Amino acid sequence: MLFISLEGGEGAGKTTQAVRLLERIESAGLRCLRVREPGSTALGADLRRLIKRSNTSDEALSRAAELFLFAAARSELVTKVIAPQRDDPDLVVVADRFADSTLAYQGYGRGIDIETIKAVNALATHGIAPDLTFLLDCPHEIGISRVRGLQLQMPLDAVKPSDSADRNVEGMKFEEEPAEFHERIRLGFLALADLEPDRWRIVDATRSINIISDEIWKAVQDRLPVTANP
Ligand code: T5A
Repeated sequence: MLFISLEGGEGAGKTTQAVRLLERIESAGLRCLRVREPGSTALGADLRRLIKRSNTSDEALSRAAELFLFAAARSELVTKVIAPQRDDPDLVVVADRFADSTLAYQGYGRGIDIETIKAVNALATHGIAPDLTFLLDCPHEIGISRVRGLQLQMPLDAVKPSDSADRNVEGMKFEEEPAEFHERIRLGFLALADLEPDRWRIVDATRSINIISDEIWKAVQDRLPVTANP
């Protein structure tokens, strides 16, 4: 199993690129499993609704409760979906967020101690970590304007609706947080990438969808199982 994760702030384009990557991996003759966090299991879907409800009501979750809910969703995803397939040499798993999001959001964003989050992540992931992680990096103003559909940045090439197009219905409303929160998250992701340069690739996510997709595919091709036909 090759495990690839896509990380970044709100509206950086993770879902869009995950869909593109899946298509290219399958075209190369490999099986690809795309998962997203929180979600991709029954509990994950329930927790997504629960976190969203608390973010849009007056009953905000405590920081620790939020951390544990994301960890619970991850534990289910790893135990029931990812771990059972870890020995399959021809499978590529593409994750739309994984444990690094918890370090960035609940750690750098909310201010929970990083070592505590690492311990929680270790429990939730059972030691399974991505082989390759793409950080889609862009200023939060650009990402949030995309999420809100304002599309303030440069003209787009071939923008197709992603499966997060219904995000107004099910989005988590983290984009309502203040600018400083998003800036801490962006810097947090960059710090995480700096610590593990062999695993992370920082991608300038302000560019067009096609250019970003080509850059990601170039990096992934080198890592695909040899049975692939890129
Ligand atoms: N969270 C998550 C935590 O706090 N802790 C955790 O441990 C985890 C796992 C998830 C929220 O939960 C938080 C982080 C999040 O706030 P979500 O609804 O799944 O909530 O939100 P996101 O994962 O951030 O998904 P988004 O849909 O907001 O962002 P994406 O996936 O980065 O962006 P995407 O691909 O959906 O694109 C958004 C729009 O931009 C366009 C797309 O067409 C789409 O309209 N777009 C571009 N436009 C121009 N140029 C480009 N390059 C573009 N790429 C995409």
